[in-house]
Amino acid sequence: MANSPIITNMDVIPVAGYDSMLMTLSGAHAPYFTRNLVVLEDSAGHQGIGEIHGGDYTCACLNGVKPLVVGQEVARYRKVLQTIHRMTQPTQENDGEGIQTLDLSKLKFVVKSEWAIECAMLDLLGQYLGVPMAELLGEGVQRKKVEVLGYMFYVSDKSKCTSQEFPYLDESDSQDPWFRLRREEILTPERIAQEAQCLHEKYGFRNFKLKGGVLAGEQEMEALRAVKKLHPDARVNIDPNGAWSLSEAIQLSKGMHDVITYMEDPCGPEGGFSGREIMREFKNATHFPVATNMIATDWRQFYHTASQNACDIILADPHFWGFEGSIRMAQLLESWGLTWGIHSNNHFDITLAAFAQVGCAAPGTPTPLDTHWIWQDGQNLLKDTPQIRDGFLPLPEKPGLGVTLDMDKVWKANAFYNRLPSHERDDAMAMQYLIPGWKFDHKRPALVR
Ligand code: GKR
Ligand code: MG
Repeated sequence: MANSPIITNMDVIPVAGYDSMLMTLSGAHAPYFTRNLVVLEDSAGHQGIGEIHGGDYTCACLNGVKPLVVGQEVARYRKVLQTIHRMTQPTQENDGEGIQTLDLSKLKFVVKSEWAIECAMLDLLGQYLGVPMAELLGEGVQRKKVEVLGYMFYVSDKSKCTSQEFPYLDESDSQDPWFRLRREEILTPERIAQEAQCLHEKYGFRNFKLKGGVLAGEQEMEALRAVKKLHPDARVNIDPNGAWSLSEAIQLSKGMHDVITYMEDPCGPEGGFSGREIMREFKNATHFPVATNMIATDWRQFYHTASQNACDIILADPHFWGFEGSIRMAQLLESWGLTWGIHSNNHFDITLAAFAQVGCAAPGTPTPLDTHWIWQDGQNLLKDTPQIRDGFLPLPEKPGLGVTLDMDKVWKANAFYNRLPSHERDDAMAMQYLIPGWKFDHKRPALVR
């Protein structure tokens, strides 16, 4: 294509940011999290950016494919991705289990590094054509803003983690009530209700998801009831990441139909049955709509999920499925009468902008999107971070991804990354300060030992 700009440079920049002591089935978040950025330059003078999960594996995959990207035409980004897929071999380490038991060491195989390249190339193509990325996806722009949810976590007391080298952030002197609260201990139903209220006041959320799998199931139900009591019109969901047995999940669901809108991965594989089979039995028994980011993370898993009618809502994270792939899923789900949404992990604001693009291109009525951004808000790597207002994330107005990197901040986040003892997510590390000798068990809530 004679007129297409050419990629002249590709940088892979690993970065790190701060996190709270967020609790999940897999343990407690460390004081920091890592991500990888892809920064492309083209012959038209544009910069294209993408963000994906952190860790050395993903970083090495990205660095390994640079020769397949640099020198290629922006308009042929699909050919670039196709070449990457043809030339890269699946790693033998990957046993294909995925994350159906939330084994975090397998997340790096579910995440596909090349989707950060897809994002950066779509950013460049959009800038070249003068249209937002959402215009280039699926059937184009469906809406100008997309609803997002308040992703609530239990938070442990950070002072219990006595490691001096990388302490958790303290924001007790912030003027912003949410910034103060997110670094404090939140472990009771009253505190979870306070979290929801604070999030509602700051971001306008009317949808809330509680990360479960932390306390005994009944205590988590009590927290949801407290949120619903405070916000009777809000949609409230819970995601224990498959921590509950089928019978426990059925028991916990009793009397909760007026409180919970949908259940996300309430149970997982057990007794020789797969997570897909067990979730189907849960649906049959409770008639709750069920969402997942664990049992359908690729098309083959999705085939089995759909053929067993095991799920109603697929949280098709573009970092797992690709940007085109996530929208392809949205199209399919819409035509089948099912629901599309997005799953998230800790991320910077480049991913936030990417979620805005994908969310605004998804046909049908997406379920409000997940985003962890509220826990990182303020650690911006962009000059023009999209703002969540009234519970919605707007489509950036500029072409492409619609945002601009602040390189000073990027290099600072890279310097932080380079000082870290490890680049991999390890939720068991901080747990040792809460419960010495703690070990991950995908069937036992993190604080139930
Ligand atoms: O950030 O701890 C977390 C979440 O629990 C994350 O690891 C999950 O992948 O949020 C995710 C989910 O919806 O399962
Ligand atoms: Mg989930």
